[in-house]
Amino acid sequence: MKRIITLQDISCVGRCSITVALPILSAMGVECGILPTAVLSTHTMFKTFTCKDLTDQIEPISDAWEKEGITFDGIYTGYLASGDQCHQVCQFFDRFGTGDNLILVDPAMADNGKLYAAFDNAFPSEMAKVCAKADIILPNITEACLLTGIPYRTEYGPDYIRSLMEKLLELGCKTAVLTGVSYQPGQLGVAYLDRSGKEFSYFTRRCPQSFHGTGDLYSSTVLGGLMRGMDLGDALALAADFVVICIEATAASKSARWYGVEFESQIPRLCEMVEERLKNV
Ligand code: PXL
Repeated sequence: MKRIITLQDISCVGRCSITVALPILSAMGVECGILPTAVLSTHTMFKTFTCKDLTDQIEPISDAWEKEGITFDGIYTGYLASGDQCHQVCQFFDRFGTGDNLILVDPAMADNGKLYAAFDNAFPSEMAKVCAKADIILPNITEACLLTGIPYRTEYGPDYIRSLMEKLLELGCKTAVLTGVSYQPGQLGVAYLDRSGKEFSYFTRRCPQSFHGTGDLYSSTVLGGLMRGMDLGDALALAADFVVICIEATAASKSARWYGVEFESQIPRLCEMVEERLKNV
């Protein structure tokens, strides 16, 4: 069984980061270790929240793992609590990245043209350094703009998406995935460009509702697919289909916008989807 380590926060309530990564990766048949980078009462979209930064734990925990000879098939980062933490995470990559294992970075810091509440304008350039060391990065369009300096647009065509991905590759990562891409009102999807020039895109129907935490659900599912041996395109498509299924299952719930998508009821479906798709690998 593949073992990954995820470095992101524990938001105690509200289905995001580690409380999404753990169940999803477990359901997909991947061992998921955690390095909590902060503990929050909820994610930062709630009006009131607490945050205990755990940056000072990254180094001693890493020391202990190194002494024990612990290794990882994948390293996955999501929401990071500060610029200083980004620096520590880069050092973690240097220690536990082998060249053979996969470093996947979801630069979770912004959406809909805006940085999340807890960050200042200096944060994206620190996150860009984390992205530089990744094999795969998965920003949404807002995050891609903040990482590259390209102005954010809500109306665009394939040339804009291509130029964002090219600029993202210039950061140093091997493959740039862009999420939340849409060329037609009823559809939403994902695109990637890698250093060899390979391009890919995949679209699903756009759900009218938007829920918090779907980015984390998406990235966790992508990583699960990759760890189970799918190629990137298949893993991106699986994750897109699964997020749509979860959103549809959640749409009836009024509180869901803040509490995230109700993916739990769809875990059996995820297991089936993984098995179906692995038959074709
Ligand atoms: O889902 C991204 C995320 C993760 N963790 C925390 C957040 C957010 C988005 O707002 O606030 C703490």
